[in-house]
Amino acid sequence: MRQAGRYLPEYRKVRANFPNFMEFCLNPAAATEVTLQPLSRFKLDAAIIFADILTIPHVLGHPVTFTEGHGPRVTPFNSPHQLAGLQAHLADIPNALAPVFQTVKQTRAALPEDKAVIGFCGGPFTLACYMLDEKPSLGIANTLAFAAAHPQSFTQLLSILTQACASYLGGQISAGANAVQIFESWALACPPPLWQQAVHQPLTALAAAVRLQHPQTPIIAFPRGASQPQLLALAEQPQNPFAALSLATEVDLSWASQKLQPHVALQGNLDPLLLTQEDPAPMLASLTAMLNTAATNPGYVVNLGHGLTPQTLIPNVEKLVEAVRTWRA
Ligand code: 1CP
Repeated sequence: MRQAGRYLPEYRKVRANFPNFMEFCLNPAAATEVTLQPLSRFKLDAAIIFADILTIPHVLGHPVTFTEGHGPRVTPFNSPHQLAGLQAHLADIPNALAPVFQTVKQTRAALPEDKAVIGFCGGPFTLACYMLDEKPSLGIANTLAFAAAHPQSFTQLLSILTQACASYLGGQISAGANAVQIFESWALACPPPLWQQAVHQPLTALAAAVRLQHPQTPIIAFPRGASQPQLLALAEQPQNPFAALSLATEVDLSWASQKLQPHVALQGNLDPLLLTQEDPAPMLASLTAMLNTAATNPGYVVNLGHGLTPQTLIPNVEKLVEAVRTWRA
């Protein structure tokens, strides 16, 4: 959950060398360095590869630009006529994203065996949102309008993105990733009538495709904003391809522990904003409640409900890790 990033001075130092964010993501030496930074500082169990979910549209012919204070901007997809171009770029994935695979390989080689390396990608719906709407955080009107006006093309777009992500995750696993996480962050904005077709089905198809090639590698899904019935449907489906569900802060963990944990491992869901407060007591109280709820059952990974923000206080991360390490020793 954005382990690396702007709250770390050593990250900001490397970042300053790369005005172009995508060049940074696709530079194995720099990406490996910032992937390892949080593990040098904190006693973490896993490293998440430094890259971005937007590498996929970037190499499918929709370049991503990044301006300070504005965030990423994907060259828009706005017409069914652009599907053929996307389809034509699918075969480029192994070459175009070889730098990310190299980062995985170098990170795996740099860490002891008991530290896991986690690869990742965006969920198909989330990627579609970034391609159709410039800033999904401001709403996904274009995505919804496109899905309504061109239902078949929308399904085709999700299918191409699913294939691209399967190839991308497969490449990361072949390069040494021990687990992979699918960030379906903008599932949060998906209206219920579209959920099955736009989120549940593509996310499941993506995980199933990866499992077919790499049956031993755990797949974690982060369907941010999924309701309780939607989470249950993901966890309980026959031949569920997910080893774990990563839960946003809004999910009731005691419900999830009772209903989901018998089917899948859980990850999450500490509020990342607690790590921005001078007083660590609320953060530690929340952590203890989380551990007492979900870590007493098999299958629980301590994590946040969303990414670390630039305002995160480093001593809080230290205290959090220490508290996990000493919980019931
Ligand atoms: O230095 C900077 O200014 C860039 C900040 C930044 C970082 C550190 C971006 C831009 N991406 C990343 C790395 C990143 N992104 C990782 C690396 C691993 C880690 O250290 O955790 C991961 C896993 C992501 C995933 C990602 N990118 C998501 C899914 C998770 C989530 O936050 O919901 C999303 C939505 C993105 C898009 C993106 N990339 C960057 C930003 C600021 C955003 C969000 C844009 C927005 O919609 O506002």
